[in-house]
Amino acid sequence: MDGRERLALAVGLVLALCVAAQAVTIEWVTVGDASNNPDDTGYGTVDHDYRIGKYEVTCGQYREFLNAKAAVGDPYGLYNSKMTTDARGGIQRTGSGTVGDPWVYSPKGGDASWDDRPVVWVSGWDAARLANWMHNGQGSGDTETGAYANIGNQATFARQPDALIFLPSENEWYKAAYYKAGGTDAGYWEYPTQSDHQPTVQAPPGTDLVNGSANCNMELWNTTQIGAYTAKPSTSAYGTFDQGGNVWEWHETAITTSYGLRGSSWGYVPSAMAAAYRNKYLAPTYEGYAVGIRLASPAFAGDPPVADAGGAYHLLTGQSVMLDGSASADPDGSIVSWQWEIDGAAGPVETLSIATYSWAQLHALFGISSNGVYDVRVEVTDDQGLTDWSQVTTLTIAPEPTTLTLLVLGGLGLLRRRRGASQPRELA
Ligand SMILES: [Ca+2]
Ligand SMILES: [Ca+2]
Ligand SMILES: [Ca+2]
Repeated sequence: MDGRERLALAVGLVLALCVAAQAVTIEWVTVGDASNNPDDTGYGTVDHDYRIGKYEVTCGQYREFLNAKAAVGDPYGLYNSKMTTDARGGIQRTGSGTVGDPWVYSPKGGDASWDDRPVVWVSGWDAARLANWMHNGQGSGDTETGAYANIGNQATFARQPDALIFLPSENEWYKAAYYKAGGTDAGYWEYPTQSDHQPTVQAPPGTDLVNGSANCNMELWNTTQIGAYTAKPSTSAYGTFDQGGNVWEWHETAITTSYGLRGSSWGYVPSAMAAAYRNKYLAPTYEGYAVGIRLASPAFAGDPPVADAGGAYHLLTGQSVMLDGSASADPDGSIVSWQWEIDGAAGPVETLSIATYSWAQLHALFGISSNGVYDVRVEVTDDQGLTDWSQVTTLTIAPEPTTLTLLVLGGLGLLRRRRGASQPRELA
């Protein structure tokens, strides 16, 4: 293998690793009306504002978790082979799980639509580890500490006071699904589609404008795309989708007492979508084709970071560029990743504020291969999962100066400032 082939291989490897690394973002709805009265079932009162996922956690989101934490070995069993072999699983795994040939998780059969369907074959412990990983800023973040302590031990498992991403408690799940919202005594619906009667079981987008529609009762024998029931729209008062049907959802009470998944699923009866129904049959180790995850978060999750792309940048044809995002800041925490965009193309997620890209990488990662002036910006993510895009700066790539130019520059006393690629700004 000559140097060029080695370089091509290295760039290809970088690309393969980069494609896998996308930050997981959750779309939240805020549940206010703190200290609301409980329902006549005894559930539903919550003494604080909070946020809950608008949708169930998707295969696409869980894949990113697997790519980050189950690429070389999978000691906690985050992946289940049924995610590939079962008709409801939407994730496939290639590779050997070794450093030289890590596992890579992609949509099953190359069908990207799986990424918008809920993940299944996940235990309550998998769900808690996902929450910890997100709490810890994703990437190489730890799965065993953070939002939850003692994963795997039902007796001592508990949400930590400063948890940033977690599973809803049973009351938090219940309120988001059934409470009518507005004040502290607004009352409750029987079903999570703002209805006191069962939603119609049918394929999305549904036709029942009164009770809503849902994926339930083995009507379709599979999951449906998150948020697909839009006819009513089929949402709770706070705007969540699919709390009734599609997949059962883990909540903390299910883990601490083995007493209560919520919401029924594509494979179970419609009456189990009702507020009165608690699923008390599954231990937190259970993994199945109809059980998934919904996450929750504090209503106030901190201050967002402020991104600064540095620059402007100047580069001679063929040289490396050093992009400096170190002026970015987070007022109440720290920045955990930087992702550069050049000429509209997003690069890899970096964990250092300064990124150096070779000429070959500029081409391979960003499609830059000729002289010109390109827009550059950076998106930063802080340790709370909050993000910010910088203002746009520019990258100017100009040809190597001719001997005559150098002589002229030298005559102007500028030549001594030219010290190669590590000083990309001297032509400014
Ligand atoms: Ca598992
Ligand atoms: Ca559901
Ligand atoms: Ca912050």
